[in-house]
Amino acid sequence: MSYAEAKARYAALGVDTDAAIEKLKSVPVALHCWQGDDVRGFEGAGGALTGGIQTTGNYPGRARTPEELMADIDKVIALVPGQVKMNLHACYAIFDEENPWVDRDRLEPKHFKKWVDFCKERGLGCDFNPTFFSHPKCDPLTLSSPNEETRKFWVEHGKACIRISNYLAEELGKPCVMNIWTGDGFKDIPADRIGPRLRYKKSFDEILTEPFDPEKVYPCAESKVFGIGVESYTVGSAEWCIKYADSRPDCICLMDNGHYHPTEVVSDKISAVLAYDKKMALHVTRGVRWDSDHVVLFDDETKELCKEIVRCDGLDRVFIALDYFDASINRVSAWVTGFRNLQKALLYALLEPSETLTKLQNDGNWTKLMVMLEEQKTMPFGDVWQEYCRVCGKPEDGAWFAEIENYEKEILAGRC
Ligand code: RNT
Ligand code: ZN
Repeated sequence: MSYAEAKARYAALGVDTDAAIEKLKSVPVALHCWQGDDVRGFEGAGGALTGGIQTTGNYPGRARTPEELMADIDKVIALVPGQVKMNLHACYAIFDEENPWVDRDRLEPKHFKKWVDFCKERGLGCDFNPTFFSHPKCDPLTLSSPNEETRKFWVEHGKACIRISNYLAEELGKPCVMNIWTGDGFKDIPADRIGPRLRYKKSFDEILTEPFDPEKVYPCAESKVFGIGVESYTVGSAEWCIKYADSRPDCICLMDNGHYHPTEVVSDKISAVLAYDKKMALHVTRGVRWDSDHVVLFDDETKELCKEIVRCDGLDRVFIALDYFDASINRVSAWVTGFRNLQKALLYALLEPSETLTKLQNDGNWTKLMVMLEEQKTMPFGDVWQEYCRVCGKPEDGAWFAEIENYEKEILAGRC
């Protein structure tokens, strides 16, 4: 079927495919730099990944330097439709002779100047994340540590990251979502659950005393249910993060769909949060049995998440970021596949005849609602997707993977 025919089929349902394509082109989706190098960063310490997260696999071709990572990201950008926004972690600070290594509490905007140049040249905005893991000062707690020296170190890191986020937003002219996630928690049953949570609160409050422009920097609290080695108790639980964000006008909650119990879905939580909050943020991942951070697929929950954002009219206030790290397959392909799938899910959501469906629900016509929702699934979505890729000037399905294979042969294979 051609695009013209697909367009007519959707028009018969009252859906304007051209409008959906135009709308999607303007929605930023944050591309996580950490898929390219297995969440290692450039601090050169070579330490293990901690914080209860894990990459598995050792597919050849991991980016080892800022130049390699940037080249890989360029490859991704060339192969995905839609508006890319960068998403950096503090451990991706770039040090050189002029600006030698400093510890995380001493990071400055200048350590991200090369990333700013990279984003400027490509017209991208940039989100930011302080890095509260893979560091000798994780005792293993960070912002909730009972050791005042440790806690202060991490508060200073958080403040440094606010300054960096403010710099990114100002330089790039686009808001910076600054996400605070820590792996703070315990392997075994604690005796004191409230102590760490009170210290966590105090630390967040201290970080947020650092001045920033709330129109440009959006601090977030990302919750989690458990991690590897953090099975019994997580300081920044879902309730803690929602209550914290609720307690301040300048902090929003971030939900990662790998961070809940296995039958719990984030798609149902979006409307609950948006009933109260102007803004929220998401990490889109795919947890397989645990928070395994597999590549995002065009699967039911990804579709459902995107439908909820669109149905809530939330495309400009639900900040979407990808968050996964697969080291067992070609990493550039993993990035491209996940980004394209998220775009597919957003486009799919924008093609819903939502007014008609809502009316059926309100009229209590659940019979027809079921039929219409099911028939959506065999609409000629693929033709609209291919058109979207063409409009964005990016390769259609079937036309990009050969480029990855070439890149692997010519570039990635040389990284031993
Ligand atoms: C970990 C969180 C967190 C990290 C990144 C690297 O479970 O999802 O967002 O994945 O900060
Ligand atoms: Zn996350």
